[in-house]
Amino acid sequence: MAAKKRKIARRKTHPARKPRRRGPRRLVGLTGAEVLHELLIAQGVKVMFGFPGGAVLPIFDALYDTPIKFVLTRHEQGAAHMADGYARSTGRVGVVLATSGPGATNLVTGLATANMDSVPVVAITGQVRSSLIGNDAFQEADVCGITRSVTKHNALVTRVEDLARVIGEAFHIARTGRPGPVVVDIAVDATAAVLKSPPELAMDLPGYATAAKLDPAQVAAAADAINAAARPLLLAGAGVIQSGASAQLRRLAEKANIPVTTTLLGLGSIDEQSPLALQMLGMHGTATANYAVQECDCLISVGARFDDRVTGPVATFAPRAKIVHVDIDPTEIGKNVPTDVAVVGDAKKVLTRLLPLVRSPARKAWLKKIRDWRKAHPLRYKAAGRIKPQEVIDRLGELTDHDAIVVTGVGQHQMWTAQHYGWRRPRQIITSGGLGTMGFGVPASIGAAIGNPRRTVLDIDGDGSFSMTMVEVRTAARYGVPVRFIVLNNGYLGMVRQWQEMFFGRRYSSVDNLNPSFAEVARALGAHGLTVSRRAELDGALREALACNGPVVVDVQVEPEENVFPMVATGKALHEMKLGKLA
Ligand SMILES: Cc1ncc(C[n+]2csc(CCOP(=O)(O)OP(=O)(O)O)c2C)c(N)n1
Repeated sequence: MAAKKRKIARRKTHPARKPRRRGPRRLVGLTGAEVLHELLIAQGVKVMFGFPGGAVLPIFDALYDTPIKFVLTRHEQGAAHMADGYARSTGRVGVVLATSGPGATNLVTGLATANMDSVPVVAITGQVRSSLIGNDAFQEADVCGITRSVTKHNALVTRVEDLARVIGEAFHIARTGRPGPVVVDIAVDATAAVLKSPPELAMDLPGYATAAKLDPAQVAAAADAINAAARPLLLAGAGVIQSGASAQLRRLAEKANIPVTTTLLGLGSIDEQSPLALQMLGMHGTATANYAVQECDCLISVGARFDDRVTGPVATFAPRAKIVHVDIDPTEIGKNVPTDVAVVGDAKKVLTRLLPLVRSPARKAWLKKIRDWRKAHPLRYKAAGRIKPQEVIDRLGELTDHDAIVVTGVGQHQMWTAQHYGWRRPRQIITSGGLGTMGFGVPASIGAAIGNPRRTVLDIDGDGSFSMTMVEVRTAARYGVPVRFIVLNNGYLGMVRQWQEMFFGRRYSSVDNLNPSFAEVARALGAHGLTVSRRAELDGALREALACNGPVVVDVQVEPEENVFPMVATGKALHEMKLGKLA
């Protein structure tokens, strides 16, 4: 009786599988594809995104009755960004599956996007039969060669015996140390072959080191630099979010009275309602953050990499500051900016060790200076005439209590979203920072919504970015994923238009989008569609969209020639930013 009950219970979750044994022996007698499936379950994979083809037929067959939720996308790029959005918003590894040749090459932009922003993604690609590799076989591409420079690691598997070890290594490498994407390219015959003996599961990664042991002398040197400073400033990057170090960051800031600015990817690492939060720095950072960087005498960067959009010309960056650089990746130290004190380690561990070593001076003059900048230079726009993109974002922030997960495309709307939404917690903004990938918003928001079914998920997109991947709205409709796609439709490739206006004498060259009706496109794809062009209609439309229980596209027709300010022009120092005039 007991045995019968157990069997029934097992059938509920996974009908066609044999009872699972532990250890490598359990895999004997399975095909490579079944081994892969078992390993994905053992890794805790709950969701996969992908698209089928000839070289992954055995894998799709093994997925026929899988308990893993499989999301069939319309394009492999969409699948890669969905896995990325899922990973960034949940902290788990995102998994994507694609076939050989064009399936795999369609992943490349998604992999490069994840790689630049250190996102843990495992991509499994089919490869042609091992005997045909190198013969220009049908749908053959050198996937390891092509993806080497846009992944943290990749591997080709040609023997079923190696599969279990390589998959284990892939997940380990993707999620440990500085996270990143990993490709496992599997020859179709290795997925079809049956495993005859227990496979080796032990990892074989002699050249792979995760963070070295924290050096207390480095932490002490950082504390000394902070304690000696009169005008310190914390700079928080994605590493704070990746390591779950937000609470430690806040404690340090509050204990030592240090204001905090963040990179684009570091937004949400500190609640922007805190008086110590200065919002984003850099090319489109707040005036307060940029002035503070230029005036501070000690800049403590945690999990940020001094991207050129953050620094401007390095020689002009933070000219009065001693630089303390905390990073899990030793190759980042001194890469872009000369460092005075380096601390190699995980952000959470470093900040935890730093906290008892720092003193608590009031820093009255420094904090007053910051209050004065904030008062003199708030983010501004004039809510008159056509709907302004900034007011849409301000309103979305208020209507969602600054608590939604917000995904973006790339362009002006991305910068306005970063500036105006009002970030309160980590993993709230999902955006392509390093690569700046237009088309990221639609699929990444779907991945984020699938990973966070109880949260409101917005995609605040540009009409150009949305157009690149809007076919995936169909994927959202098919699976009932309730993303609110808010298209800030200025009719232009706005960020490029802004540069043409400012630096090329307003000679607008190939930047007008001549869009279709996005509301009609939405309806054709099975989503709800709304169009708004008048201020009086805006609130009602946003409320209607937020109340929808399925995907909805709101085409908000905004002022076409609004520009993003502040703006640091190329070659200028942060304090030389243009603050913009109120139009
Ligand atoms: C895939 C890709 N191609 C080109 C670019 C260069 N680019 C950066 S912003 C931008 C315009 C974006 O237009 P839109 O999505 O409408 O947003 P807006 O700037 O109008 O808010 C372009 C073309 C890019 N970042 N990504």
